[in-house]
Amino acid sequence: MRIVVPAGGIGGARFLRGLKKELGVGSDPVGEEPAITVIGNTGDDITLFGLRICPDLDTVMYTLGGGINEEQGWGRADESFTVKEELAAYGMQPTWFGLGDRDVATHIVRAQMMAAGYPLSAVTEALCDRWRPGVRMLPMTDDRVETHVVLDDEAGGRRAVHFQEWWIRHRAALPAREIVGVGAEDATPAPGVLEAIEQADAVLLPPSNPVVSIGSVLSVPGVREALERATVVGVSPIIGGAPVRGMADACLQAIGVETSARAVAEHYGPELLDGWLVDEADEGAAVDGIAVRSLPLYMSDPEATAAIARAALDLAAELE
Ligand code: GDP
Ligand code: FO1
Ligand code: CA
Repeated sequence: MRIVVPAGGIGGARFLRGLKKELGVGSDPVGEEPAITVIGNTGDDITLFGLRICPDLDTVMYTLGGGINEEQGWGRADESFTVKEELAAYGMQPTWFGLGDRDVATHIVRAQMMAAGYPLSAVTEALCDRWRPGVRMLPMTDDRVETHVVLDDEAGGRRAVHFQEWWIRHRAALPAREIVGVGAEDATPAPGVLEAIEQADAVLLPPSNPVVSIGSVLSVPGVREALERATVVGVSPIIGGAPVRGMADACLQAIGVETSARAVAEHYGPELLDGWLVDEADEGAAVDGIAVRSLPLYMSDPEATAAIARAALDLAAELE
């Protein structure tokens, strides 16, 4: 059974943990072909202090590898922030990014390998040698793609900031006029991405942010087209008209999509989505051309999440 999961950070990582549990996938003994291929969003990536930081790839890697800060959902467990404090003491900007000491080691390894000429996909594989996430982790692309957010400026014009600045510094509270994937048009899928989709028995869209996580993966030329040929079942990140965590509603608003399970499915469209899981609170969210099923969608623990993954696999098998 080969499953492909395009994923953002927290929503993607938690779903993957449940999927692994459901499939009985462990930490991947050397040599065994992983049943799950993750296509990770890299639009959130940012270069700070000369380090390339890949929040979504790291969130998935740490969550599946047992190193995540569980309460926060991102960053390392048992983290300290001495490097961040020392940088601030030098007056280095930005100060709004929570750069942890343990986490910084990951970024140093990545920066060093990238400076030596390794593509992000090779770096990700090397980092996963330590974390053994039990899945094959591919970045969506080895090319630099960055999500930027267009805001109003004081002079009545527009200015663009990196997605992380809008999300973390401004808590997505400044109205986003546009969300742009800089570099996406010219990007190529990372090695293995299109092949994995073509060979997949099912593609499962976890309840990741539809705009800046899944939307960003879909923006890499060729990926959407490949997914349209596959059997795709998605899990709604919106329950009862609100995101479960984070500010996905601000992202949806920016692209003119209502914050509802039905509107997100319509936004993906029947060419992409074959099946769609919504929460019981959104029962009756019918969408033309998409098979909708309702069940509890809170990933409250690995058991509840495994049940969501099972429902997604069952629906995919039914629609194949
Ligand atoms: P990020 O990159 O860390 O923001 O994470 P993702 O893009 O992978 O996922 C973010 C989305 O996960 C948010 O829009 C949440 O609504 C959704 N989410 C978080 N927890 C749950 C949950 O328990 N159930 C469902 N259905 N969605 C969730
Ligand atoms: N999220 C925050 O809300 N504040 C932070 O300071 C922060 C730092 C950070 C560092 C490393 C990392 O991998 C993730 C980090 N995140 C932080 C999470 C990240 O910005 C977001 O979860 C996503 O990129 C938004 O989708
Ligand atoms: Ca993210």
